[in-house]
Amino acid sequence: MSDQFISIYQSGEEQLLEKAVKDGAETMWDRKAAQKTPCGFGEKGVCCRICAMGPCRVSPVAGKGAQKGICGATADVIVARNYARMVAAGTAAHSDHARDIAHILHMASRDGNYKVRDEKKLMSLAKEWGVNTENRDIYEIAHEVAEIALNEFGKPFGTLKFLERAPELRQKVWEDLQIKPRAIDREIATILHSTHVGCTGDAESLVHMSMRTSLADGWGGSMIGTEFSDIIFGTPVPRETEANLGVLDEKQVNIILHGHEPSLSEMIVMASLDPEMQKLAKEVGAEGINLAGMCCTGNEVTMRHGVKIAGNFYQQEMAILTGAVEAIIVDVQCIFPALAKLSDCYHTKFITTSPKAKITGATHIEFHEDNAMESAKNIVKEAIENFKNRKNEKVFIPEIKSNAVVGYSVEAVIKQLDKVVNPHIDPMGTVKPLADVIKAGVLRGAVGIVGCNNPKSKHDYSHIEIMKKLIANDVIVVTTGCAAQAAAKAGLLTKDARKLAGQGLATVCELVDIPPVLHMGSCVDISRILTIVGEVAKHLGIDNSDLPVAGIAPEWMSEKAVAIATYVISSGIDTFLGITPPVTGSDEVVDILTNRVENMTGAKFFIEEDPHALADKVLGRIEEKRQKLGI
Ligand code: SF4
Ligand code: MSK
Repeated sequence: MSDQFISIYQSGEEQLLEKAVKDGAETMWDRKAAQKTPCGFGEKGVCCRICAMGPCRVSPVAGKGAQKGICGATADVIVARNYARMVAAGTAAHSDHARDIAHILHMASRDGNYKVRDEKKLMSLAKEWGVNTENRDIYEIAHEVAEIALNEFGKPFGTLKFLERAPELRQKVWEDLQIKPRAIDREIATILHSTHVGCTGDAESLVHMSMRTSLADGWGGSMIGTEFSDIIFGTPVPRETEANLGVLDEKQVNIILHGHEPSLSEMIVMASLDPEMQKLAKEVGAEGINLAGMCCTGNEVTMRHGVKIAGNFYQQEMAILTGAVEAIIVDVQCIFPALAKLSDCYHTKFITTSPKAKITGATHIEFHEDNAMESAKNIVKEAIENFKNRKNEKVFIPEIKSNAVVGYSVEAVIKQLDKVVNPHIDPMGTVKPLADVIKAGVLRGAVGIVGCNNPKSKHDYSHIEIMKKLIANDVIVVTTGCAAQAAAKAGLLTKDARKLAGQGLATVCELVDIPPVLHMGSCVDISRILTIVGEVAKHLGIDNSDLPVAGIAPEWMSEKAVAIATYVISSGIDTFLGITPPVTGSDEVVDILTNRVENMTGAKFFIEEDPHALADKVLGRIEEKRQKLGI
């Protein structure tokens, strides 16, 4: 099924690239070719421009060329500093997203645009954080919970609240290593301070600080992003959708939602359903309004509303090349600035909405949360009015799409697991059935496959090949971000994909009624994966690092991915990277990340660019963990 998909997909992609040449449109491939050979110093992470005495580039080869920067920083220090700054930027991106979501809960009201949709989740979080819920209005509780979350960013004392959700053994590891993050902004500021010229000059210390900062992402910003989005917009439940560029509809006004935060996209979904907007669409000759998501915004709206998925990171240009998109609406993160110029080749309106991400050449319509619906309607109206400018002779939509089931939040997974619980023997509402099948060996393990696309690797190929190999070997896969969208396009998020699974996994999927690859949401929703891994570990009375689980980022590209990978290993879960990070200029840093860190956190990095070899290594490591556990 997926092999067939890949060959069909590649042909659609090739046709669009041919169309780009015909239309005189520039794509990432043209720009990649113009880059010629990538800079070897940058690739190895040994270029430093932290101060104006430089830039300095040092030789990664001992005894050959400059061995130190002007200040005396060695390759080890320069590589570790660059790595630490990537972690800081990634943590900042996820956490600043979360801050906005917490602000939205703080402004939520019964008669406003933003409401509390999951009261149960809010009440349980209020209880967890010691907020009085007796005889109080739900919105009063929501505002107090939001204020506590906002204080997590800058509180002067203590450590992050969500750390207490981890298994006790893991908390002890963090305590011993002294990497429990304090306030989120504090960790980001401290690491930027420490990597300033003339501050930390020790690679191991920089990796250590990076771990603490990254935990402020996974168990701080990202977890706040997930939990608060669920409270405001609803906790996802499994729902059906379709994925790939074939979801665009020639007869409708096509609007692509691209970026990350659900605050805007949720309002656009509501605005597009408004009868006034629907009427307007008919008046311009369209049959309706067709929303399609891309990147993590796409994940947010598909798992809560079933909005179709146009594609993942790499396809943002492809979508415009179809000539059938009236507007591509973006907020923050993973947006090519190139979309402005590319949109000019077609009638597409490229609309930026966030003051945090203005782009030259785009139409900027600022989205204001305090009059969210009005802002959203203005944006949708722009798209509708643009329908008449579409040039039919420039339209080509590849007829490729797949069915998918999306929206497996932790709560939804537990609900599925309840299907096999005998309530007279076992408690309902726990991960026990999952822990049992892992222990029994019916499932050999569980793996999270996450992250982006990267032109260094064939589009989606590594994601899909690795997923197929793991499920065939009875390893259940959970996925988020652009990896999840790759899975959706390949048909791996269907119950039908069970036929690609090994016998054990296929049986579990049958009994629990799930696909072998579970869509768990957007990049911040990797916090859902942390939660479920932690729950299984707690259930078995062990630490995360003892479990036969792993994280994989086969085609990663962003600084956010570096932060994620670092908090995943800091949480005791091995992480496999399919793209080599810019650290190879320092044997010391490579040794820390791929070897010594295991003695600290119980997990380490593996770097393997060949997807089949990577999958084999994951399977080997899973068996090693099983053996150690004696299961
Ligand atoms: Fe060069 Fe040191 Fe300045 Fe970096 S911090 S640019 S290595 S002098
Ligand atoms: S959107 S960070 S390209 S996964 Fe979260 Fe995709 Fe990577 Fe952006």
